[in-house]
Amino acid sequence: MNKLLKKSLLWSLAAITAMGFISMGCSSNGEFGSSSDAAQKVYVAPGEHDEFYGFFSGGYNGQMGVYGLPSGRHIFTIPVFSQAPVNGYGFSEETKAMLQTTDGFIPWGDAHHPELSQTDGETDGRWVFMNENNTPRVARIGLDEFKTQEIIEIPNSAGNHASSFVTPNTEYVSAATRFSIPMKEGSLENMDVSIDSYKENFKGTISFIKVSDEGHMSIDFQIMMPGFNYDLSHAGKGPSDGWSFFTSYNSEEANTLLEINASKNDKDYIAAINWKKAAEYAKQGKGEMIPGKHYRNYIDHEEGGIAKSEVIEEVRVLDPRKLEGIVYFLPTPKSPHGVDVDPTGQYIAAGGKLSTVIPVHSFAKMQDAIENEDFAGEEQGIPVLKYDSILHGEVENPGLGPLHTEFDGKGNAYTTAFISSEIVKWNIEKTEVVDRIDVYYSPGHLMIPGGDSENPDGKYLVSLNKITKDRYLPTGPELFHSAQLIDISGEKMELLLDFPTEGEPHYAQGIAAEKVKKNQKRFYEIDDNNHPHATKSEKETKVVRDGNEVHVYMTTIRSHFTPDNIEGIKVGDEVYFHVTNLEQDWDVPHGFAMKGANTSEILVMPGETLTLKWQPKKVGVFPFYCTDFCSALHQEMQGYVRVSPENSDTPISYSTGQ
Ligand code: K7E
Ligand code: CUA
Repeated sequence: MNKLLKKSLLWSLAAITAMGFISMGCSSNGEFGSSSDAAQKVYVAPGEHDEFYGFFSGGYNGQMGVYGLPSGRHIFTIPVFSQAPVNGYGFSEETKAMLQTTDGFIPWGDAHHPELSQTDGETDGRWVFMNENNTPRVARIGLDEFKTQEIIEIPNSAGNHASSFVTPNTEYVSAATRFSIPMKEGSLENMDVSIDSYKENFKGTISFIKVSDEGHMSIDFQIMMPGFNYDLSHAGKGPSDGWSFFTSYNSEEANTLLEINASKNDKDYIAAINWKKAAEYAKQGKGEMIPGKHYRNYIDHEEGGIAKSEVIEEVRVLDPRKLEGIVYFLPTPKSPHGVDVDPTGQYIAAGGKLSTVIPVHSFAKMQDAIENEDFAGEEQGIPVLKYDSILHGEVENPGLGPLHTEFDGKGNAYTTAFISSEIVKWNIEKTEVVDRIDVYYSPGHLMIPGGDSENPDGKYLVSLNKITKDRYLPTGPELFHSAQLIDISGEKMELLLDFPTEGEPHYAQGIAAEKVKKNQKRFYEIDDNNHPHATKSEKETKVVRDGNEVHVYMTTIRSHFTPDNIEGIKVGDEVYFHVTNLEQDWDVPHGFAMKGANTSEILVMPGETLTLKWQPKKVGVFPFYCTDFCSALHQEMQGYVRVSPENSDTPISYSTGQ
C-alpha cells in the first residue's frame, strides 16, 4: 500500500515535470513504525517538560504553532498574521494596528519560515521571526511573552517567500520577492503594463531589514534584481559571515505556464549577496532613496502595550550593476528550492527540485573565483561564476525532488526528497549518501533544533510532510499535515513518532527549552501598567460619556466584573470596554465577551488592559461574561448592559453589588 502510493506519487510528479527520472529502490529503514524503544524515547511523563520547543509556521492559517519535542505535543498557538478569537488578537483596540498595511487592514496571512534570533551564530531565545508570503511582511515574536511584538511590511515586493532568515548576530533579517513585478528604475512602484512585457519590465528585490538591540525592524536597503523568482535563503556563517544566499528559479523569465516554461534552463542561479559590503554602501549614502511606502506596526510597551503604526515613505535601493561586488550568480541545477549553509560556513547546499544530484558549492572556491574574476559571463549586468570552479561536489543518488537540507553539527547533512518521500543523510566533506529513511509522505522542509545555526543540537530531526493520506483516522477530504520525529543521534536514523500539525507548517525552528524558559513573563505588574485607560483598583472604575462615545473603565478579579450593571447606553453609541485584569498570579486571565459584538472576545492577562469596541444596534438588556473558566464561580462572572433608544434620556449609571 505504501509502496503503491509512493509509486503513483512518483509517477504523477515525474509526468508533470516531464523529467526522465530514474526509478530507484526504496530503503526499508523505518518502514511502518519504529523499534520497541521508540515510545520510551518520546515519552515525557505527566508534569515533566519537553527538552525542546519547536516553532512551526502555520502556513495558510497565518499563525505559529509551538510544539514540545520529543513528545510532539501541541503546546500553544501564537497569533501572528491572522486575527485570533482565542485572545482577541487583531480584534482588540490594542492589537488592530498590528495588521495594518498599505493595502488596508489585512486579517490573514500565509506564513512559511520561522527563524530564531541568533547571537554569535547560535540561537539565543530572544525572538522568533516569521515571514508572510502573500502581503509581504515580516513579524517578530517576543519569546518572553510568546506574543507578536512587531510586523514590518516589505515594499516593492510581491510574495515575500525567501524570508525571514537571520544573519549570525541578527544584524539583519532578509526578505526576497518570490514574484517579480513591473518596476521602473527610480520608482519601483508596480506599473500598469502588459504581462507579456515581462522580460522588459519585471524586476525583483531583495531586502535587508535591520534589527536593533531592542528588536525594532527597519528596512536598511533593497537590492534591485533581475526578474526571476526568488525562493529561499540562508545567511553565511563563520568564514562566509557577511554573505547571504538566495535561490532563484524562472531565470527563463516566463510569465505563463511556469511548470514548463520555467523548467527549461539546465541551471538557474543562487544569488550570493555580500550584505556587509552592501550595508557599507548604504551607510555611505550610495544607491537611491525611492518611493516605497510601508507600515511598521509595533506594540508600544512604553505606552500601555498598545500597537502603533508608523508609515515609512521611502526606501534605499542599491543597483548591483552600478555598485560592484555586492551580487554574484552561482549557476545551480535545476530550479533550486532550498539553499542551506553548513555549520562551518564553508559549504552551500542547494535543493534542485528537478535535479538528480545535490550540488554543494564551496565558499572558499567562490571567493577565489571572485578574486580571479573567473566568470562564465554575466546575466543582466551581474557576474556569473563558473559552476565547475565553485563546486565542492555533487551528492549522487540523493532521492527524487531534493528540497531542503539541515545539519547535525557532526559533519552530516540531511535532505528531504519530496518525490521519493525520504530523508537522505549525507557526509558533507565526501558528498556521499550514508543513510536514508522513508517518511510518510512527501517531505518539504525538515528541522533539526539549531540545524541551520553554527551549533546544531543533532539529536532529533523533524520531517514536515506535505501529504498525510493514511497516517491518522480519516477526517473527510481534509487531513492535517503530518510531522515525524526521527532520532539522528546514532549512525542510522530511527523513526520515533508521528504527530499532526495545523495549517501547513512549511518550516520550523527548534531550541533547547532551557534557553527560553528562564525568560518567561508570568504576569504584568499592575503597578507598571501604563495603559491610558487602565483601572488599577475597583474604586477607580467608572463609565464616562463623551458625545456618542462611552468609555467603560472596568476591572476583573475572581470572580466578578466591576461594574457589572451598566445603564445609560444608547443605540448608536460607540462603547469601549477597557478591561483591566487586577489578578497578580500566573495563568489567571479573564475573558470578556459582549453579546452582539461584531468582533470577538478579548482575553486579558493578569495586570493587562485590553479594549473591546461594541456598537449596540438594538434596544434591550445585553449580558456580558467571562469566557475563560477562572474559578469555581466562573459561571457567576457576568453582567448586564441596558441599551435604551437613541433619543432616550436614561442617565449613565453603573454599579456592582448594589
Ligand atoms: Cu514550503 Cu520553505 Cu515556502 Cu519549501 S517552502 S516546502
Ligand atoms: Cu473570569 Cu471566568
